Amino acid sequence: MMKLYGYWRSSASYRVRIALALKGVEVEYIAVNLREGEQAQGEHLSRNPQGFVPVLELEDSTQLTQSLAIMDYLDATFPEPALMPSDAILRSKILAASLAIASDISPIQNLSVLNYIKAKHGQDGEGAKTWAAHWITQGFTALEAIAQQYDTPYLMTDQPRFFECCLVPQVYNARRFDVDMDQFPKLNAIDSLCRKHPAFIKAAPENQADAAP
Ligand SMILES: N[C@@H](CCC(=O)N[C@@H](CS)C(=O)NCC(=O)O)C(=O)O
Repeated sequence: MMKLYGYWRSSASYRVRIALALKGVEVEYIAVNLREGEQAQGEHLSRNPQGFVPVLELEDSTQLTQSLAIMDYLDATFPEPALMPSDAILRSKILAASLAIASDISPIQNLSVLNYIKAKHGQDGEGAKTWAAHWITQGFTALEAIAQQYDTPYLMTDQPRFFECCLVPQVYNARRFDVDMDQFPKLNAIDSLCRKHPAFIKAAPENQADAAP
């Protein structure tokens, strides 16, 4: 069985858990406790020198990193249901929206970034929260404008795909940082629809073995 090294509240791990659950692929879930710094210790660094979760370890011990690259691997290996449409333009647009979250919004409110601005730039917990909320709001404003252009239940499509695997964890983070999601009605609607889906329920942070109260 494949192993997923992750953390219950890690949005990048959450993306991969959703993709696995949508495809009905079972893995052994191994928690790496980010709050205790396990991601920066030798055992995990040997899996991913970046010191990030998730890592997907295949049955032959190959270790894959980067959530979107792992999702791409899963889509190539377990084709149904497809996380990407076959139409090349739609595929590019869905990837672009996914990258707006995974490459532009998410990295600047990562745990190590928030710890850094607290340690080196005089921010307290509230300052770090304001920072995170600012970048999420800016990114979601653009994504809401994009999503409003389509009359589909999910982004540009009638089934949850790559984008939804990225959106739902980012909305989870947005709520943690007190971002008012009512500003983003279409994103909010997609998130609400997804969170009723059994795969998204299975992948939710609170349903993981390492979830803290
Ligand atoms: N681009 C990477 C980002 C992974 C990432 O940022 N993981 C976070 C949790 S969501 C992490 O491991 N953070 C540990 C830290 O910041 O020290 C991916 O998509 O997999």
